[in-house]
Amino acid sequence: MKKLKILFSVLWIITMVSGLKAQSPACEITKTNGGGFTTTIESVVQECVGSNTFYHITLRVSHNGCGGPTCKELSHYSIEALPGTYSNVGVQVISGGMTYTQIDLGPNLGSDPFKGFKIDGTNNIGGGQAGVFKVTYTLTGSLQGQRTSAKAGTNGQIVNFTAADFIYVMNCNGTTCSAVIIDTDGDGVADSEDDYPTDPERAFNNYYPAKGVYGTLAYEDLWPSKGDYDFNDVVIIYNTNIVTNAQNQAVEIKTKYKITAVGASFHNGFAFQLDNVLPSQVASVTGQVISKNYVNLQSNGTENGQTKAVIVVWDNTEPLLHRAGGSFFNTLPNGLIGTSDTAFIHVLFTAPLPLATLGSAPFNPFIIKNGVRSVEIHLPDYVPTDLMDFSLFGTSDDRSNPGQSRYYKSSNNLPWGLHIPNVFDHMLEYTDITQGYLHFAEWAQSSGTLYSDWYLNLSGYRNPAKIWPGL
Ligand SMILES: [Ca+2]
Ligand SMILES: [Ca+2]
Ligand SMILES: [Ca+2]
Repeated sequence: MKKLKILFSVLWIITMVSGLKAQSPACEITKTNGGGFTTTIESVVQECVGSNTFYHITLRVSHNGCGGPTCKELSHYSIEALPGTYSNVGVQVISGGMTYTQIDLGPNLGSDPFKGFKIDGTNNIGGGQAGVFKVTYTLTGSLQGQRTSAKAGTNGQIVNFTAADFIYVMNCNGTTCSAVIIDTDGDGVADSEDDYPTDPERAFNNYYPAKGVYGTLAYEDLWPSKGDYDFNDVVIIYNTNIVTNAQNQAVEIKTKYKITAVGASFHNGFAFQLDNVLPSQVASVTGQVISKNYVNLQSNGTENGQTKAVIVVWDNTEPLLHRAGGSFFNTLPNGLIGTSDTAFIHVLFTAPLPLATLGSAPFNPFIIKNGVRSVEIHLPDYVPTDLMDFSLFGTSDDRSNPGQSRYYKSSNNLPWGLHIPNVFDHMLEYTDITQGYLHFAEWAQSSGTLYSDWYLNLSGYRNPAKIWPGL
């Protein structure tokens, strides 16, 4: 709806200014009548009034000053037009001393081989006399092919402008009342608004958290035990682009994932479920990093044995990492900073999906604990997939209750997964997150109602000595 509003406001603005828009010489079409005369379509301005369409046309006639038998003085200048379609004919001398006796509105033009109107009894242009004049007139209904004759002596000196010539000048100048909205792919979204102007299947990029901005997913991987609660066992940053069509339905998802920390000895997988999408609604998945044998994919790239579409991003973090040294990746204050490859996951749907069906990024993301497929660790209150071992719920520190749709929370509502809409400065190894983020506990225990901005670097919010300094 927002995009439609933009489209309509652009239409309106262009409609308002089109009559004032400067003409560009680059948009003109000039043809040579002969005898030193040329005729130029200088401008074509479309005007829409209710259901009526008018075209205000300016032709510019020039003589180069040549003389002699092949460059005779102009006797009249005539313009072809269908009877009843033209009005408001005017003449304006730009340079030289051209004069005329009358404007003859035709439609019969004597010796000229077409009907239309003419500037009659002309003198002092041609035959060695350089000059320029303009002829303006209005056509009603539609543009048409129009010949013009720069009659000098017995020489007709006729050129032929096609309707396409006039349309070219009009579109080039943008002097239209409606067709200025150029929609190359015909998907109903103007090129100026269309992120894919030559692709009728796609129209808009929709970035999460925003274009060029990464969000973070951080996990504690000892679930169902609380562990050391440093939330750096797997830290992933992501940027998702949901590509939508002209109806703003999702065509595909493109996500970049990078790993910013692995403060753990486990080799964890990472995946996400589209909770309201069936595996059969996915045409293909590309970019997955699969190096182990515990994940079983269908031919379209979704995970086997699932009633909902599950996309495994990687089954092990290790192939993506470029370690700077040591067994911990970016969680010790040792000055070593490793880097991560980017996993670029492309999910293409068989048919466009309503955004309400798809949901929003990062969807339902989870880690797969240490290569054991039946142990998933999700964000709080996000549902596990069909492959989860439900017998683990309610054990150790976990107080999930599937019957009440309560998942991955401790007795005092502490989670095992975090989603933060920017790049998260994660904790030092073995350091409880509440020591670095001083309002985290209030946020988590209030189920997110207090200090929803706990992760920001605001006064009194952090103890930087407890946060990994490297990023
Ligand atoms: Ca388009
Ligand atoms: Ca398009
Ligand atoms: Ca850790």
